[in-house]
Amino acid sequence: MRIVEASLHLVRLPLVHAFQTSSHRKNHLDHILVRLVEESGAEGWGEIASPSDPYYCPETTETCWHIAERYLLPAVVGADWEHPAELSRLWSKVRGNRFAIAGVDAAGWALWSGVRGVPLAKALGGTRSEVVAGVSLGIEPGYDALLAQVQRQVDAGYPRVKLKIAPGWDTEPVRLVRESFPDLAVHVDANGAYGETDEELAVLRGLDDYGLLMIEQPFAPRNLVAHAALQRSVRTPVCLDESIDTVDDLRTALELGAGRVLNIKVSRMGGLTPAVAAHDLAGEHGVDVWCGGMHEFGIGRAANVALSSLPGFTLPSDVSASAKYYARDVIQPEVVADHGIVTVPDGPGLGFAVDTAFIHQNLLKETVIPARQVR
Ligand code: OSB
Ligand code: MG
Repeated sequence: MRIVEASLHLVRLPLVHAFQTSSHRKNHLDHILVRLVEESGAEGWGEIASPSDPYYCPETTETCWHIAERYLLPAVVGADWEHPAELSRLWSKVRGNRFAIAGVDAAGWALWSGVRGVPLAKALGGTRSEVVAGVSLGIEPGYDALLAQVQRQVDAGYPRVKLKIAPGWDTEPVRLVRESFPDLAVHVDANGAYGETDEELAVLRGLDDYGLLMIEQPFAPRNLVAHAALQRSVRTPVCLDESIDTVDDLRTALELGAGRVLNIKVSRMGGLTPAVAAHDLAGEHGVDVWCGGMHEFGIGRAANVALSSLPGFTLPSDVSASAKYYARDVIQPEVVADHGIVTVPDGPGLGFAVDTAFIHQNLLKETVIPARQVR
């Protein structure tokens, strides 16, 4: 397969409900859509879902644009390849920058599976026809607003709710949600906001009393030792998100016993190829996995749904319906969840049509890299 043209499209969509984590608050998101075109004219789309600011990961929308435009697309355009897993050799000299890489990798997978006429999920090794979605709720202005949000998601049928926590917004919101929803699967995500003071450790250990599904990323990304120590002192599984950028990070975490659950994000790990490898390695070690999200638009969301169909994704994934985030999505049909169940598409490639007219309506900028510019 030979790619003859590649383009980047920076698209802004408003969020239907503002989202606040331990570090920042967002009303709209800017994601970069990647389009790869093959000799036959077939297209594959991927999404670079980097946050705008370097608070979740070191990348930003602008660094992703730069890396994709200057290094990744020029490496891909004109290259010959047989399978998307081979694409990584084209950018093997690029360190880090995994969000940027993830969008190009996913576009390659979407293109390849589309041309082969197989669903992306099947191409990845997926076995499920349906995946279970949970929702992720941000830090709300108050407890009543949080309880109302949880109630909304429970009414929509979602079987699992994840609550963002931060020092000062932890025990009390968790206690209140538990009191009102005693049987709901609840998990918390701190995005690395806790340190190792006695007070902070006491709060985290105290969360063990609420029957949580997991405590996600309490400490800073590189602090695997603190995660391992916490996991030794609580029954609740500790889950790693920001700590695991590569399969090698996962090997280290497994060796240290730094968690019993892994959040696999396509964006954070640099694409579907490493995400599948992480799934396989976690499975060999008996670590449960689920697919996390970055509030993806439909293109990235569709890739997440496909990945979540692999057999090791035994916990609900953050692949909730497009409508939880966006009034209108960049794909048709949009991703829907029925009582928290998302059907894995069985059509070729991504399994959704990309709405290029809507993309153009919401475009901030774009760039096209044709073959002749490269060779
Ligand atoms: O830690 O999982 C996270 C969104 C932005 C940054 C970090 C995270 C999140 C989410 C989004 O929780 C979940 C989703 O896409 O549904
Ligand atoms: Mg997380």
